[in-house]
Amino acid sequence: MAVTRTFSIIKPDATRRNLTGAITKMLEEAGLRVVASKRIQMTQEQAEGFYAVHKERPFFNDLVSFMISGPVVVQVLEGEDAVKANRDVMGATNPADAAEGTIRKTFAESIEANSAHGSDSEENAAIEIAYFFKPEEIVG
Ligand code: RTP
Ligand code: MG
Repeated sequence: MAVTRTFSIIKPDATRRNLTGAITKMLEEAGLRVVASKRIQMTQEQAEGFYAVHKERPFFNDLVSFMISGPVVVQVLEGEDAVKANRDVMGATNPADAAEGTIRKTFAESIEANSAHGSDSEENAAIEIAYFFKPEEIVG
């Protein structure tokens, strides 16, 4: 399996509870390396653009409000089959369905305030990385 990249967000519910290090440690222990990272306050426009695929979903407005409710940490992760490795360690969207030992089972507050985002495909990972990072900000 090739070394690939994915895009991760440590969401506002997690930064508020000072869990950036704890979540990053779980990502690293899953074989992922943080090759870019920054803490930002997303604007409404940025959050709406990022989640544009969910525009017609009933939870879209709440999701955008939540994602701008506090700082987030955006990261580029590198590793063997990074998209799958990241989604496996994140666990299911709803923490009630997430497996033991996953980030969402351990930390998520609700289906919305679920502590972490991870790209769902390599194609989307490339789009999401480019949305937040310049090439020179990523050091592999
Ligand atoms: P993510 O994109 O954040 O990695 O999560 P995901 O693929 O597991 O979930 P997705 O279906 O892409 O949904 C994106 C985010 O929207 C919020 N959500 N709220 N209230 C609800 O029913 C609901 N469903 C989803 C979550 O924050 C989810 O991660
Ligand atoms: Mg998703």
